Amino acid sequence: MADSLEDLKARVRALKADFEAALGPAGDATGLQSVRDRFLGRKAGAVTALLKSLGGLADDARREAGRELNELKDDLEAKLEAAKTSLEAKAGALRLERESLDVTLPGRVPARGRRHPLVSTREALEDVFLSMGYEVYDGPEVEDDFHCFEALNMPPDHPARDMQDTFYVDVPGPSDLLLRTHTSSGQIRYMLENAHPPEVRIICPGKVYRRDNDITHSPMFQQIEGLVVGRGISVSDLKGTIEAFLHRLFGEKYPVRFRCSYFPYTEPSVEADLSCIVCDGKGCRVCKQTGWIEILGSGMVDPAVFEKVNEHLGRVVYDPEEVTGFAFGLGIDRVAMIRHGIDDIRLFYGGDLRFLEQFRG
Ligand code: 2NM
Repeated sequence: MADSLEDLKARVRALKADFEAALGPAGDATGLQSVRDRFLGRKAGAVTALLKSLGGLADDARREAGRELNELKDDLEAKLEAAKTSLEAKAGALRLERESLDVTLPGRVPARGRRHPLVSTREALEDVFLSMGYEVYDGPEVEDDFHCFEALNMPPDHPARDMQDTFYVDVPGPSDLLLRTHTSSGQIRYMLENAHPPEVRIICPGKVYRRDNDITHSPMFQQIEGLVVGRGISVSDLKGTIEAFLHRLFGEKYPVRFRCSYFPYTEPSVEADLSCIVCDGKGCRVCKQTGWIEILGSGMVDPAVFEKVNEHLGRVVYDPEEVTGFAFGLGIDRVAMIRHGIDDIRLFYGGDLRFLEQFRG
């Protein structure tokens, strides 16, 4: 029981001191709540206890004491509120620091691929022929003897078979499977599949396999072969097409020459050379001092090839008396080596990024 105003004021001062002492160490919301309960709690709070003890005072003194205690309550409330705000600010700052994220850090740039030089060379070759109205035809890499040799005028004992030193495939089933040694086998397939009308204008790009392995030969390399068949196709068409193609690919200023050659499936056969693009025909390491670079083989399709196709179809579709054709073949690897001045074919297949990253393709 407060027995005088002075007594009450002394108690208020003591209570304030207790409150400050309790509030200081309160470090979180729970701590603040227990300080609030202890001083301002409705039932057991210290201020409530003081209010209840005013009964013994005179009216004036009680009014004064009431005002004093209300001020005390407001003061404690304000201090609790301020402590809460400051604790929340501190916790927020701490969380920001812990969860800091540098949004100015540059993102990770995904590694960007590029065309392999053999792919960009194949596409450049395809583009030239597509613009001339050719169709691209894909044949299988595993072939049979008929499509790879027999239909191309190479019977079982033909010496040209040895020159291609073939990989035969030993699997249950047909016994004459092999990895194609040239994409001509695809051209035979195209003629069989598109037997009417006897008009052909195709290129067959793709991988071919031969038992060769040195710096200019790989056991797997890539070819493009072309075939044009129709009424009245002549050697002039062959020469004009090859010349236009080489000029489109390498530039108009390089002369093209034709030399006699031999292939079992063409008669006559010619090889096309391009004036050396490295030395302008003067003679250098690349052209082996000849001034010319061998680019492709070609010729007029031997009538024996049309006869083999007709025989296989069981009727005369490509009548050698009615249609003629020319064909050509070239190595994509070889063209890529000439275009980029590369002297070892194996670099194309080694997967060394230091080599591959030099190409924009
Ligand atoms: C070459 C050279 C000469 C050729 C011939 C044929 C077919 F199917 F008509 F008989 N396809 N490809 C041919 C002709 C290929 O590559 C150096």
